[in-house]
Amino acid sequence: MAFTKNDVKLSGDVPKTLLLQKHSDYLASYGLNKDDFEYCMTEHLRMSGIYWTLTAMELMNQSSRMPKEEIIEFITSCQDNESGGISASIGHDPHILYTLSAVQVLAMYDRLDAIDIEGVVRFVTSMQQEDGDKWGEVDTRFSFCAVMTLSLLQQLDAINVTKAVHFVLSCMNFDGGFGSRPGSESHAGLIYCCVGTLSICKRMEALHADELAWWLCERQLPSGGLNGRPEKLPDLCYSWWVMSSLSMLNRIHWVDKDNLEKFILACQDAETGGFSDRPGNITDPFHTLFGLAGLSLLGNTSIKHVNPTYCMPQETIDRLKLEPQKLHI
Ligand code: GRG
Repeated sequence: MAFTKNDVKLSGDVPKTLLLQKHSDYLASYGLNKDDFEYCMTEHLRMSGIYWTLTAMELMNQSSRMPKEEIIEFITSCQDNESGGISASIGHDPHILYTLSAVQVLAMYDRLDAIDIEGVVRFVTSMQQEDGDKWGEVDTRFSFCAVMTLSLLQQLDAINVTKAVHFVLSCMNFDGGFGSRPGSESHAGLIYCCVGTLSICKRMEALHADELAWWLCERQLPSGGLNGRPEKLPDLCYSWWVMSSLSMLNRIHWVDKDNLEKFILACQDAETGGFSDRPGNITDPFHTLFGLAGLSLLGNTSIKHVNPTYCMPQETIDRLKLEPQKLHI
């Protein structure tokens, strides 16, 4: 098959098997040296970093290697007493994304008691705008973060769900996809957020499922990797954003699974451990989670089952008795 200018060619020496032990060692040692340049430069997104790392470790059944009590204490000290929101790091401003990451981590640890839950609910509900969106700055990512956070706290009814769903549906495009706001270009990351919102709110039937799934399948390139929109390079993280959406749509078999698996495995670094966005690039915890979670969706049995809506282990979602909707074909 011909390679376009917006794809990569996998060389013969890329990893072809899953290097679980390497990934566990990589994540266990990530951030141990708090003076590392990379660690310092990522302080503004620390809370999500903890979520990516813990989820990846959970999926590999290796979370006992993480400093649980230190993490829980850190989360408690990132909650702002006044607004109730949670920040990326101590002394930073609270934000809906880091509030979600903190709640996801505590839900996995079964330690939601470590934060003021009513404070979080107050923070999230205070952000719903008249048009159903969140955070003044309109964006479907924030709607998803709000809905997921509240559902993990069993408090989805605290916001106007109908308005939130209405806002998300107003971002649907002619191609069946979604962007960040009404009229914005379809993008696989935003599609995950919108389909995820409809899955949690149990409104999946509002989607144009075949059209949307077709657009998502067209993201696969000859290398096997997926891009996030037409004419763009493949990036490992779309193995999550695209495949989780297809999983919620019950159409995961529409992509060439073997070819995608080859691309995901090729994004591993056999020396350092971890996954990168494209073969040969520097690895990071974000791509490591989405590589493992993508393989889980593809049915790899050495990784725990991931829930496509919450990007958390299915066992956590079952324990919380959450039932995000999936479409039946
Ligand atoms: C619980 C997993 C989880 C997430 C929380 C914030 C959020 C909800 C989801 C973000 C979804 C999203 C927008 C993902 C896209 C990330 C990304 C690679 C953006 C890069 O955008 P461009 O335009 O990339 O630089 P392309 O690939 O289009 O060139």
